[in-house]
Amino acid sequence: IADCLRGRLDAKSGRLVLGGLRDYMNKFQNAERIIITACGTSWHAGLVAEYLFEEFARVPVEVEYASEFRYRNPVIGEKDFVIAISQSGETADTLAAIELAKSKGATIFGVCNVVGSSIPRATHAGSYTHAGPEIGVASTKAFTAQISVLAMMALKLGYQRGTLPESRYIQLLHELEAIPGKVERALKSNEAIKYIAEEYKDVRNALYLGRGYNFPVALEGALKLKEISYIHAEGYPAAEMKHGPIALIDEEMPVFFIATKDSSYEKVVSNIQEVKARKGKVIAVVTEGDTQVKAIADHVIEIPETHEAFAPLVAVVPLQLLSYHIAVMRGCNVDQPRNLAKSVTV
Ligand code: F1P
Repeated sequence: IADCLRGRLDAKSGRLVLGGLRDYMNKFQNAERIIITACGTSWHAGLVAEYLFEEFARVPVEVEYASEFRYRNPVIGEKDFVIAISQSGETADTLAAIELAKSKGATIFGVCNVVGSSIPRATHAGSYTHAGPEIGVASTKAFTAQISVLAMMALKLGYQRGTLPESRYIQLLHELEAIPGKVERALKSNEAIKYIAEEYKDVRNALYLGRGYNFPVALEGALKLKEISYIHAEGYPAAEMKHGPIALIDEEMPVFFIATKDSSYEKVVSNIQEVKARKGKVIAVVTEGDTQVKAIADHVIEIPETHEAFAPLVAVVPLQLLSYHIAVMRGCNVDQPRNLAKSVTV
């Protein structure tokens, strides 16, 4: 995240440089809709971006799995600004979605990690994430770097469109600048996370629940567990629990909540109570100093307090670590999970 922010952001002056946008700022600013397309973890980063763009820039956003978008007949045109997200820059479905949107006259912006890969070459403009090489197949630091770039884009757009007043814009840039330090603090929970991993390494199923900005974090937490530990996991918006997943809860079911102090905190607390009432095991990622969730959850992992819009950048870290430790304890190859390719090119 620090590498991603470096040179782009100066919260004191309010300077925010996104070179790739220079020639397309007009299109970006006047877009009637933003369409975000991606696969896997990158799609989850796109979901976070939907919340960011709609909150700060008040532009309607659609987030599309590239693997579906490319095969349907979407309504898309010149007033659409398409953002394609990809770690590898080689994902075949994302490339095909780009070609489709391009043929309809939309402007395409890439958010990719691998310099000179196919997606940056196929798009009109773009911004590299500068996450460094991803050694393992499962995307981790690319996710947080993608959200960092998308957050900067959302703040810039909100400021330019006048939906984000200057004082708030500067304050949010300050918040973003503080994120790398908060991630370092979150990493200090490693030993506590290892202990939790030991306890849950043999489960067959897991549920991940979060609300608002933390809903995509729940999806990503579940995906990481599936990808590297081969444990069946589902991510859901916490409020959807009562529309189905609640039927699965018993003493065998660990439920991972992202329960940081934000505008939906009280509602998440009541979701946790619902799980406890059905004897589910609750493991919660909470804000440092939390007492309410601590009193009812089986385990908590504390992370530093942050603005709720940037919480995914910090909250995902303990979930990635947890999947990592569970995978190692189960003897799985963390870097090269079975059946998965780093670049899905067909
Ligand atoms: C998308 C993705 C990754 C996943 C795995 C397979 O890749 O689904 O999120 O971890 O590597 O591909 P990309 O388009 O972001 O490179």
